Amino acid sequence: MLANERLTLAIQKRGRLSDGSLNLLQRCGFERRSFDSALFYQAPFLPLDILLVRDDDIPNLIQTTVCDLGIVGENCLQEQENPINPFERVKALGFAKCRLSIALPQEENFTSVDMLKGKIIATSYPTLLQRFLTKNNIQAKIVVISGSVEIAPQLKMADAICDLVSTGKTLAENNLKEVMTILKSQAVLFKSKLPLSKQKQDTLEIILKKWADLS
Ligand code: PRT
Ligand code: ZN
Repeated sequence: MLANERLTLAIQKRGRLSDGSLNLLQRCGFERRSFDSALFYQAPFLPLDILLVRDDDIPNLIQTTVCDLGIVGENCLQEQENPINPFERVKALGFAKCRLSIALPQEENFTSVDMLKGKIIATSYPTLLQRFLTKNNIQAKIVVISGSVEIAPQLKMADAICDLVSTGKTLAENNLKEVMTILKSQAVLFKSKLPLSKQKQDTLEIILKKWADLS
């Protein structure tokens, strides 16, 4: 077997996607405890290699064909995806469910999307937010922050935020309320549109059989 015929899968090293991704790898013969600080692992019984990286780096690893497959949140995928050359979603994986939502200070009275006109909105997802604003014919200023977005209104950096929400606890703790969802997300197995070699495709089919009950 040629070394380059091994299927490569990039997963998040540490974070909200890791647990669900490692559960899937257990089904492929990996022992959970065998993952330590290394960034590269070979599956014991399959021609499958695993790369552990930051989730934000995964779309580019697929785009540049460094890796065949990746697991990220739909939010991360869409933020980085070129609409003219989209990725292929192989399977929705049913974990890390969340939504990308607009939130306002709790005391603010929400009437319609139009009230975002002229506002400053803080987000880590400028592409998805801009797409939503353009679709709704809203001109607003986007301020990009990579984390702790919920603090922006208290610091008077922004009038509103656009961030991921799962339980809603973080919004409530920061005196914010969710007013609109712009994207529903979950973990997704994806690849580029380029076809895999016959052998890699065969390996993918084996993996998908092991994951058949997920959705
Ligand atoms: O280091 P690396 O770059 O790999 O990780 P990261 O910090 O970028 O990502 P991580 O691990 O926080 O999230 C990875 C993915 O998990 C996201 O891209 C989403 O697809 C998914 N996910 C699911 C979430 C959440 N739920 C979530 N609740 N990602 C982030 N959050 C954050 C959110 O940003 C907010 O600050 O949790 C807070 C809100 O949670 P609640 O429960 O209080 O609403
Ligand atoms: Zn990240």
